[in-house]
Amino acid sequence: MGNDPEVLVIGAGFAGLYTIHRLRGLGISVHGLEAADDVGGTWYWNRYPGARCDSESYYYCYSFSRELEQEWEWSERYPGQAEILSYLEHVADRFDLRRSFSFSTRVVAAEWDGDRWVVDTADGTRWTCRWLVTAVGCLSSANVPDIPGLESFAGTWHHTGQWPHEGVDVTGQRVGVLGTGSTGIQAIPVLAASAGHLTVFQRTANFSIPARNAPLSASEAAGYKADYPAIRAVQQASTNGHPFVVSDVDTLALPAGERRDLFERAWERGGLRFRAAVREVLTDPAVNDQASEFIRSKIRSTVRDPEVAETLLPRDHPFATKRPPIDTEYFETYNRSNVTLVDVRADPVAEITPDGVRLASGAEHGLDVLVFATGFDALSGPLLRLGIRGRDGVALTDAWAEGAATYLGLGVAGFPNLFTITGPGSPSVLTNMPTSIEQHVDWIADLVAHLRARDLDAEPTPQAQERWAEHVREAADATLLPQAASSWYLGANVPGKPRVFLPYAGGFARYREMCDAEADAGYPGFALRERRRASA
Ligand code: NA7
Repeated sequence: MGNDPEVLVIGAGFAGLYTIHRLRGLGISVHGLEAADDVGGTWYWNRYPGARCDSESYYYCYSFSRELEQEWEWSERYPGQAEILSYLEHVADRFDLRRSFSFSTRVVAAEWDGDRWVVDTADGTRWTCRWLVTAVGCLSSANVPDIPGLESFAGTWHHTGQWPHEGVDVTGQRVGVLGTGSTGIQAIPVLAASAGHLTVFQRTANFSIPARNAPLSASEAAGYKADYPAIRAVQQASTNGHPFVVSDVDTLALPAGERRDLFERAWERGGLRFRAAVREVLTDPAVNDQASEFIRSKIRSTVRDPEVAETLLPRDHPFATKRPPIDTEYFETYNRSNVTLVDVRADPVAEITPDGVRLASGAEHGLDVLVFATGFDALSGPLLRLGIRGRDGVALTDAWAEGAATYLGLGVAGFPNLFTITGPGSPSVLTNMPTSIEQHVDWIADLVAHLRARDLDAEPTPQAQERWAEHVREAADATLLPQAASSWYLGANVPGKPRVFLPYAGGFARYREMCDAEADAGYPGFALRERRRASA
């Protein structure tokens, strides 16, 4: 194989690694291009202090290899960034995947020439392939806000998603963190422990649940390993790809004391399971109010200064309508004498000066290090920056000018033989990612094998894409999710980004069934064209 494999895969994270393994197993020639100098994807880049997965380790991993499941040892309930990276490095070694990647190779353009994809990289190399598979992640395009004066800052600044590999020593420094999403909430307690002073600039107060991280005991690990078939079955049948069964308790019918006890137990257990402790939390506003108010009561009782506690109370969105963070001592951190909370919703950031941050009121906060925990241009962002052009030279940026549109989150009308792992319109970020990734890779591998055997090209039909967009809207509207006006699920965190609810909220199990039905019916949502006609 020269520079013309049958399939090119962009990315070497969870998705890219498994795609290479799966397609190779089918005897299809496949190669991967990765901008980083090694495997890892999101876990290669996100090395900020406190970076940790919010899914529990025993299921934040692949399920495709029973041997891999049994041999890998996780050390904690939630895996930290370094441990997940080691896991992915192990997977790359164990299945000999690195030889199928070109690292330090950033894709800058990918154009369908009527017959093949022609892919150009930043180092001037050209690749061609028949099928192009994007495995670029949903949260890989860093969102650094365009704040006047950043270039004048005399200290150092970093986005959490592009954290220096050598780390950042903040000992005794004046540190500022902008952003209180999952990332900020993980980083803030860790930075506060070594910074001289930490200033947190909060735009939207957030709900957060204690993670209750702890070492994973040998007996717990053995129990999970013995139970994997059942664990995987629950994941496959679930809404979010987590192995939790959502409670059927109707909290509205419970006496207040019992309800409180139920929430207390879920709070003590911690983690994203809190969301599964009551039924209808994302669909019934009255149930959600109870959960939201319970969390607010915990914030009030944890934070000693009532004014600070008041500022930390989330009031503008129902619980879990923005991605719910989980934390270790997040609210407790505001009891430290070296931590200041600044409400930049009330007094917005006006500019960055050589010495720090100046607010609209004129108040200044001196800083040596500024941390942007400001999230990502989610889901569509990583695809749009690849320079993709489809049939007749149409740019993906133009096709998606009004918002990302796909069929099943897997393909885009007008872009033949392009398949998008966990693309916009798939459950992706609403689920445990490895579960969604494996489902997508398996489905795409089957489709590629089908096309290859029949010498066909495929792209979604505009009708199927439109129907899917409507279904994605309906699925979101059946929940409280669209009520969070500032959510990145809607693209609201990136100025100018079209407001389209991007992930599919209808549930993983239901989605998987629809994908299977599409394949079983011979891919009716795709226009399948014989190669001869496509290249004529
Ligand atoms: P998020 O969840 O998008 O959080 C970003 C935070 O940064 C959030 O609090 C934003 O406030 C804030 N933000 C963004 N831009 C600005 C500006 N211009 N000024 C002030 N504050 C700003 O990203 P994360 O990295 O925390 O998490 C992403 C996902 O990674 C996470 O959900 C997990 O799935 C893993 P806002 O809420 O928009 O008002």
